Amino acid sequence: HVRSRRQRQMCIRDSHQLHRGQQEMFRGQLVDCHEVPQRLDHVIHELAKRPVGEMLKPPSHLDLDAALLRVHTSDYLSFLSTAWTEWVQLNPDNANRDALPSVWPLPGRHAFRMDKPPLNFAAKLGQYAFDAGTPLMSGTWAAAREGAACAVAAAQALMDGERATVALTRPPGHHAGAAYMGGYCFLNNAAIAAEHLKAQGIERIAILDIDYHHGNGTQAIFDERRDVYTVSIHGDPLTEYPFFLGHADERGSKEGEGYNLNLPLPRGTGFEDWYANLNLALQVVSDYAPQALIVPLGLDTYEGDPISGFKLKSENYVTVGLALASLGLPTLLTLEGGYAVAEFGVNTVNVLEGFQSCR
Ligand code: Q9C
Ligand code: ZN
Repeated sequence: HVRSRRQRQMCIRDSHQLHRGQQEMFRGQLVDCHEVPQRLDHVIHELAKRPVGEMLKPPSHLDLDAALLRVHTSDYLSFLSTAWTEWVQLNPDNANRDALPSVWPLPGRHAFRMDKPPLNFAAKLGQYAFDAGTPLMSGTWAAAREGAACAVAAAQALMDGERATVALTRPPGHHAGAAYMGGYCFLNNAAIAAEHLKAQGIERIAILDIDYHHGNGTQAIFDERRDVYTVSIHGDPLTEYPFFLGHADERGSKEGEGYNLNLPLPRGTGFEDWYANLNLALQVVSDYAPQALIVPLGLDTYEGDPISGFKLKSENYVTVGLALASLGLPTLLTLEGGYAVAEFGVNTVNVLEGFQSCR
């Protein structure tokens, strides 16, 4: 399967810009979105100054629908594909407004009817979204699909023998579950890449999530699986988003018991403590002996991040990249969070340069 080790490859599509939410609900008020197109513009700008590998676009012939269906339910995908049309049908004035949910059934917690899915679109939004911070707009579906196409192309390039590939994706993916959006995410790019590798014959994959926020969607998708070992280092959900998952006692279920590891850390954690946990995670990954590593890479662990609480400095990201590369595994990175927009490009490319510097 994975053979010779070559250069990294970037997958990028201009269509990420089609997704530009206006506002998100944040502590009782609508505020400007943190997850903005300029984030990726800064990465591209920095890569022009410090190229770390060939820039590629995903081929148009790839069977994206099959790749999406390996992770997401067909009813959720069909909801996403018609969401914008239905939103505007609800009220023509909605054409200038993002769609945000405002009512939820709290599945599993109360006697709400889950067997009679509502026809009202505002209610459907609540059925498929777990927060009101993830605006869905006219270009969302197209952008999310192209992001997922980047992830599939990056996975295929890994199969074709690349040492490391990067899916330069936005919107991000790690909060999205099989049938829900949230946390600025719609399609779980890391999970889609993992399933593509599996479909190509890779048997054991580790996913090491280093975004500030717990990768709840990825954990849930692989909860009962031992062929995909999920590990996440993140802000303690007692105080940090996504709050309802990500504790240390979540170790996986059924067949997957023992194949999830959460390393929650308190708000305010600096690089030294964070890096000790990264090395612990890398040891666990190494002991699992996977054939490939997938890293949902969030840069919201940065000290200047406006919505997060760790204290990593820009230079630390070079060390992070080097540490990830030290495992010597075929590695695929997906871009996740990071909202200090001006520094996002430098921090991202620091990881990639650090990775590259490993010999
Ligand atoms: N209304 C990522 O970093 N913030 N997502 C709270 C709730 C949500 C972060 C908004 C933060 C999501 C990919
Ligand atoms: Zn995050």
